[in-house]
Formats: sequence, C-alpha cells, structure tokens
Amino acid sequence: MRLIKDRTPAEDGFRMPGEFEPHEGCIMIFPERPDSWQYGGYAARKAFVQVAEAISQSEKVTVCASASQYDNARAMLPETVRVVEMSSNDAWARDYAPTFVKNDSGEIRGIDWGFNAWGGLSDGLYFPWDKDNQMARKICDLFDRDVYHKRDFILEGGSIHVDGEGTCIVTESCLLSKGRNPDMRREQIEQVLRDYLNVSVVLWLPCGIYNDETNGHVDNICAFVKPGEAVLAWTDDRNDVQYEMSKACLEYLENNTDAAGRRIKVHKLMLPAPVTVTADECAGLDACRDEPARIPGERLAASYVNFYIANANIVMPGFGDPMDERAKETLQSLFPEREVIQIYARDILIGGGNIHCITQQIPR
Ligand code: KQY
Repeated sequence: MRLIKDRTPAEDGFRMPGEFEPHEGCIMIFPERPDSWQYGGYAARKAFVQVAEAISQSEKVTVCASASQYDNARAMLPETVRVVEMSSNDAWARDYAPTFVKNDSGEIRGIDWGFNAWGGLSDGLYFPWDKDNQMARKICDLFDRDVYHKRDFILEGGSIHVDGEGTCIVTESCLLSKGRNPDMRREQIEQVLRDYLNVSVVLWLPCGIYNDETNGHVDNICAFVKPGEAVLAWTDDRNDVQYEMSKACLEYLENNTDAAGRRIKVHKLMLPAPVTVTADECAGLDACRDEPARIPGERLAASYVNFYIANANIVMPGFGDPMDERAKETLQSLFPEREVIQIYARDILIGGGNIHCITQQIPR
C-alpha cells in the first residue's frame, strides 16, 4: 500500500463511481458498542448478519470484527462472508472505511479522510474515535490498495453521494457544521470534493432528515438511482417538521442542474410514520459521556433512502410500518434489474443510522 500525500485523485485520473456501478465487494464492521447498540448489541448483530447475507448473494462481503467478537462473528456469518479481526470504536463502515476511486484502466485506490465522530469535541457523538480514524488505511492495506491521505479534511462517506458522471450531492447542515471543517469556507470544501471525488458540480441540499444526529447526512434523505435520477425522502404530512425540510430539498433540486446540465428527475420515496425510541430500548443502552445515549420518546431518523445498492440486489430497511411495502415497491420499480430485499432494521436505526451507513462498496 502506497500512501499518496502530494497528489489528488482528479490529478491522477481517478473518480468516485456511482454506487449503482459494478462492485468488487462490500465492507462492514461487526457492532458491539454498548452505548450505540441496545442490550449488548445482540439484536443489532442479527440485523447486521441479515444485511451481510443479503449483500453476499451478489458480492464478496468482508466483515471487520474486534478480537472479542471475532469468534462470534465467524459463527454467525455464512462461510461466503470473510471475517477479519480489526479494531474500531463502532460499526459505521460507510463513514470511515475508505471512499474508493477508480481510473479508466480499472485501478482502484482509497481515500483516507479525517474522521472525528461526526463533529469532534464540538458536537461529536462519542470519544475517542482514534480506531475508527485508522480503519481506512488498514482496509486499504488489507485490500492492497494505494491510498490518498486527506486526514486534514473531516468527511464521512455518508455525507456524500455521487452520480459517477461529475455530480456530488451533499447537505449544508452537515458539511458546513461547526464540528467538521470550521475554518473552511463553502467554496474551499467544494474544491476538496472536486479534487478528491473528481466532480465538477456539487449540489448543496439545505438539510437532511429531522433529528439525524450526523447533522443530516445526505445518504438518509437523497440518493442517486442512476445518473440524472434520484430518490428523495418525502412525507405528505404538512404537520410533520420533516415536510418543510424535504420540500426545501425538492425545491433546490428543481432549481439546479447536474454536471451534465440535466435537471435531476426526483422520485419521492415516502417516509414511515415517525419512529420513536421506547423506554425499554433506552434501558438497554449504556450512558455516553455521562449522558443517557437516548431519551424515551426521542424521534429516530428513520428513512427508506438509507439503502445499499448491491450488484444484483437493493438491500433496504423496513420498520414494521404500513409504508414498508410501498417504499419497497417504489425502489423495485426504480431498480427493475435488481431484487429488492427488505430487512427489519429498527435495531440498526437505534444505533443512529441504517443499512447504507453500515456498508461501504468497493468498486470493480
Ligand atoms: O452514519 C451514521 N448515520 C452514523 C451515525 C452514528 C451514530 C452513533 N451513535
């Protein structure tokens, strides 16, 4: 593994492919952190295993597990899934596994962004985050990929979506948050995205999903289904605080164009009814920095947009909500070549994210 410090992917002819382009595989991390995953993570691990099984139907899945969870991960996961021992602070592969870029010859390299637990000491979600921050480089070593060093810039993989044709979507609430790169102006942040993802247009949605503790990661509200088309999390309930948030994002997309000069075709993906955490679930969570990790009744950032595009499947969350079926039908119609697999994901949601947040694709 070569550490590249003096060049950028764009200078070297590398770009971040869209998630809908072919994958070599997928990386996940086994959950165990007791202030993220209720009751010691038993239910979360079962849900993660279902996600790994679904993705492994069409691509090679590698699960990183701590030394103490290694045997359990190996026992719970199918033989087709590779398990490697690797330490981490939590289990959000999307956010701190490498972002992979590819050149026209098919060479794959990683990007090692800085990670500070979604806001560092300002409004981050836990401390320390040192092991998470080492993961991108360790994974590039494991896969024998050269890696671009960009640790002076804080970015999580869940805060970007690209169409592979020069467009990146982000949210202002996240990328301009005070805990990430407070000394950088919007134009400077945009330049880093241009240089490292090799995009020419950055679309800035105003916000993400209400109460999303990542400061509104884009991967929970909006995702490309192909170049020129995206899904947007939506509610018709004007009394829901999310209504104005989703509407503002829709208006932004209606008034801007992508790198190819297209107006993006937006498909509304309905949200489930508000999902709140129960007292019993809160009782199963350890405290975080002397504070309860969650408060009973707290609204969780549930959204069907948080799905993973595998080579032959869409792996999407379900919440036991009447809208589950309709959301599944919407995604099935948008991805007719891939079978949609819906996994009951409340136990992932309680941790603060969903299926997209716990997976990271390696392009082929
Ligand atoms: O990408 C994400 N949604 C991760 C959220 C982390 C929450 C930690 N409890």
